Order: sequence, then structure tokens, then C-alpha cells
Amino acid sequence: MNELDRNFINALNRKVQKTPPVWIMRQAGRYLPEYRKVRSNFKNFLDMCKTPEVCCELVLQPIQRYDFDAAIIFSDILTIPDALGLGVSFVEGKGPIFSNPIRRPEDISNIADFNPESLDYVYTTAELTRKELDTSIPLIGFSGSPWTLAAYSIEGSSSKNFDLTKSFIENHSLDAHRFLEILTDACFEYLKRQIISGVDVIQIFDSWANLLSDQQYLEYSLKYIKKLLDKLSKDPITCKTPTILFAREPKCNLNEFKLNNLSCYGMYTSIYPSNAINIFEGSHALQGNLDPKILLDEDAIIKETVLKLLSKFKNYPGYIFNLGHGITPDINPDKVKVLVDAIREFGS
Ligand code: 1CP
Repeated sequence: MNELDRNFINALNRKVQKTPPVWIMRQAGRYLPEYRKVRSNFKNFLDMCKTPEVCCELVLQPIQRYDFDAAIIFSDILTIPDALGLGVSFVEGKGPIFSNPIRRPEDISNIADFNPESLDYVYTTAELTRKELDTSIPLIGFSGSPWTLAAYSIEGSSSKNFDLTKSFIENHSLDAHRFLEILTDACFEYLKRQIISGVDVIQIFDSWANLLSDQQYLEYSLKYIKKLLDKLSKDPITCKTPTILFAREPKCNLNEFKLNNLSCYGMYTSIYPSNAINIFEGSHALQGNLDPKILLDEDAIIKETVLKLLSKFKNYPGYIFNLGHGITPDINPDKVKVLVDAIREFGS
């Protein structure tokens, strides 16, 4: 990587910078017309994820349009449950559907061993993209957290309340833990191979952190995120790769996220910046957390809100601008340009 353009890596190394790096969660996706055009060639979304040349093109689309400071592999968090034989497909308007969800403890015993090679298509995407991407732009690899993957696998689809998942962990706690161990090992092997294939940074998405109470969160999610980070830190191949954790509205105290072996905490929309700054005190880089809905507003409001957020983190050692959750399909792509310009003007 070019030393001059390492904004994103500098932030992960907790350096104060005049202009923070910016990327946005779900930056390649349905809000972009160029994405929708490519997407229309595939009936099943996962078939598109299994075509590395196409995924590489999709990674580059938002970089070409906005000159973001980081790129993220185009794939999905549900590749692991699919590789475990749970039969994931994406149904238009319904989201992911599992043909073999985990409904009984026996279903866990019957899960196929995770074969990391079965996700070769993701590693090929990483290799191709690393070759095509400007050397100055870091490439982010990712996985879901073990808990978030378990929630989809047990529920068998997305859901508002994930009631099946909640009753499964209450009625079969030991089995749930057994499943979370399997997922933790799979996430480690998967992320390790992404790193071997050229990704520079790892992000873990705990998108269903909000389902659990404070105590449950520590027991069913954070415990396994810690295990995963610990494994990554102990392996000579993965130990140097910076790590980011994004958790959606976790109920536990923010202090719990001052984790060893974590480089950066990704703040969900509802977190007050001043609170995060006071708690983390520079121990970790911070990423986030503009409410994606602001992008539905007028340009002047977007600018004003972005500048407010930037001024809060001005002296924080290691700040990465991002949204507080993924960008939604209803956003006008021009609004993202307004956001990026406001950030770049701030530091110049
Ligand atoms: O039909 C389509 O075009 C599918 C839309 C889509 C896209 C663009 C899905 C289905 N996945 C993705 C790509 C994706 N997913 C990326 C790479 C693109 C990028 O970020 O630039 C990433 C990082 C993800 C991660 C992901 N998938 C998360 C974590 C992020 C978050 O928003 O919290 C989650 C929860 C998923 C599951 C998923 N995949 C797709 C959908 C519609 C969903 C959500 C289902 C639900 O509401 O529960």
C-alpha cells in the first residue's frame, strides 16, 4: 500500500487526522443504478455472490463513483450457513430463506463439517479485487458474528422478533452454545482464508445483537466474538490484520466492547458520540455513526449533520466516518456525494 494514502489504516492505528477516512456500510448495493443493472442478470442473489468477476466489479462501483477510502468484498454474511448445508436462497421481497434451518438439537448434530474450501468463490473475489483495486485502497473482508449467523440459521429467515431463535436458546441453551462454537470456528477459518487472499482489514457484523438482553448478549454473542478475536490474534497469518466490530444496538454497557485484539468499534446509530468518546478514551478507533435516514434530507441538512459529527470526533485518535447502519435502497446516490464532499471539505 502507498504510504501517503493510508488514511484508513492510520485511523485504525489510532492517529488523529485532519480529514477522516470514509466508507459506508452496504456501499455496493441496491441504491446504485449500476448495481441494479448487474443484479438484473441473476435470479438468485447467491448465484451472483458465487461469480467472482461480477463481485469484483460490484466492489469497485462505489469506489469509482465516490473515491471511498476503503472497499469491502462483495458477498454476504450468509455464505457460512449456506456452506454448512442449511440451504440459503434469497427470495425477492422476502430476504433470505433457509431450506434446512436449525429447529431441533439433532439438527446441530447433523450439520456438515465446515469445509472452508467450499467458499473458494469468496477468496477468488478477494484475490481478483485486490489485483484490480488501486494499491492505496484497503480491502475489507467480513463475516457475521457467530450469534447473528446462529439467529438466521435457527429462524430460517429474517424476522422482526426472531421468536423461534429466542425460544431455542431458552429451551436448548447447551445446544445453542454447541452451535455457536461451530460457527466461531467456521468464521475463523473463513476470515483467515480471506486474509490469505488479500484482504487488509476484517469487519465482524453483529447485526442481531439487539435481540438479546444485557446478560444474554455477554453469554451468547460477546463470548464468541471474543473467542474469534482471540483466535485471530494467535494465528501467525491473521494476527496483524486490524479488526472492526459493528454491533446493532447491543443492550450491554459500551465498556464491554473495549476488547483486547479489537482495533475499532463500529457505533450503531443510537450511540451518542460523546458517550463513546468518554468510554473508549482512545483505547480503540471508532467508526460511525450518521443515521442513514439523514441521507433522505436536503443537502444543507446532510452537510450540517456531517459537520457536527466530524467536529465531535475532531481530536479523537482514530476516527473513521461511516453510517450507523447500512445504507438503504431508497437513498439517492447523489446524496452520498454530498456526504463525501462535506467530509473532504472539512479537513482541507
Ligand atoms: O437483491 C439484492 O440485491 C440483495 C441485497 C443484498 C446485498 C447488496 C443482500 C441480501 N446482501 C448484499 C451484500 C452484502 N451484505 C454486503 C456487501 C455489499 C457492501 O457492503 O458493499 C455485505 C457486507 C453484507 C452483509 C450483510 N448481509 C449483513 C450485515 C450488514 C447489516 O446490514 O447489518 C446482513 C444482516 C446480511 C443479511 C442480508 N443479506 C441480504 C439481505 C436482504 C439481508 C438482510 C435480511 C434481513 O433483513 O434480515
